[in-house]
Amino acid sequence: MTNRLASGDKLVVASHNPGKAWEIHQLIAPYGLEAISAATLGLPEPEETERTFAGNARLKAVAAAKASGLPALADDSGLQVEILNGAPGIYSARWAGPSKDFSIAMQKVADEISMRGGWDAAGPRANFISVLCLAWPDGSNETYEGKVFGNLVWPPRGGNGFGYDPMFQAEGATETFGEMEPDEKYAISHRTRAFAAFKAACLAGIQTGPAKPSRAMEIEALNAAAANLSTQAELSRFIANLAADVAADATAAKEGTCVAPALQRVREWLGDTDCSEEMRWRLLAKALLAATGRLKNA
Ligand code: ITT
Repeated sequence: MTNRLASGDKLVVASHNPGKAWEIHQLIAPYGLEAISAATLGLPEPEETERTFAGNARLKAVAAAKASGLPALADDSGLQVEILNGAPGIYSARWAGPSKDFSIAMQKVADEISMRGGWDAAGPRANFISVLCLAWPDGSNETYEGKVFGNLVWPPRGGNGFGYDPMFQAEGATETFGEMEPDEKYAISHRTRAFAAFKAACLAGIQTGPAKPSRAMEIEALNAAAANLSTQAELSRFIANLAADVAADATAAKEGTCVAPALQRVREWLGDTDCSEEMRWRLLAKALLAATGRLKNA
C-alpha cells in the first residue's frame, strides 16, 4: 500500500535544478507540508545512470531519502521530439552542457530537426514528460507520470519558465511555455499532471490551505530565475519581475522608489540592444551605466 503524507510532515524536494525545484515547491505549498530543498540540506547531486525517466527519478528520490532520513520527492523529466525518436529525452539536461546553458540545448534541438527537414509549417511534434518519485528512508518508493503534447517553435519565444520552455507550444495554445505566466503553464504542464497522480495517491485527505507564497518563497523564486537564465529575453523578464518585486515590497518602500526605476532603465536598454556577443564584464558595466542614466550610444 502507498505510504501517505500528513499535514506538517517534512518532505525533501530532491532536485538541484532551481526552476524545477521552484515549480515543485509551488505544487506542494497548499498542502501544509514542510518542503526542504536538497540544496538546503547540502545533498549531493547523484549521477543519473539509469536508462528511463522512472529509473532516474527513483535513483534521485531514494538517494535523498536515505541521506536525509526523510521522505523525498524527485522529478526526472525531459523533452521528447518525435522526429528525433524521442531525443533529447533522458539526456535533456545534458544537451545544455556543463554550463547548463539552454540556449545551446535549444539550438542543438533546432539543428538536429533541420538536418532531418523537420521544420514544417505546424512545427515538429514534441512532448514534455515528468516522472515524480516519492521515496521513503527504507527505500520503498512509488512513481507517477505526466505528459503534455504540442509542437516546437523556432526561434524560441519568451523569458518565463526554464529549460526548453521558450520553444514549446502546447496543443491548443498560442503562446510558448516561455511566454505564459506561471499559472497558465502550471494548469497544463507535464509536472502538474504527474503531481495530480502523486496527490491522489499520497496527499488525499490533506486539507489544503491558502497557496499564497511566503516572502521567503518569493525570494527563492527570484533566485531560481537568476540561476536559470540562458537568453536575453529571460534576463529582460527577470529584471521586470525584480523591479515589480522591489516596488511591491512594503518593507523596502524607500529602496523601491530609487531601485525600481533604475531596473526599469536597464530593461529598456536591454530591449533596444543585442547583447549576445558582449563580453560579460563590459555588459555588467554598461548595465550599471544604464541603471544610473549615464549610458551613451545605447
Ligand atoms: P535534477 O535532476 O537535480 O532535478 P536536472 O535539471 O538535471 O535537475 P533532469 O535530469 O530531470 O533534471 O533534466 C530534465 C531537463 O529537461 C531539465 O534540465 C530541463 O531542461 C528539461 N525540462 C524538464 N522539465 C521542463 C519544463 O517544465 N520546462 C522546460 N524544460 C524542462
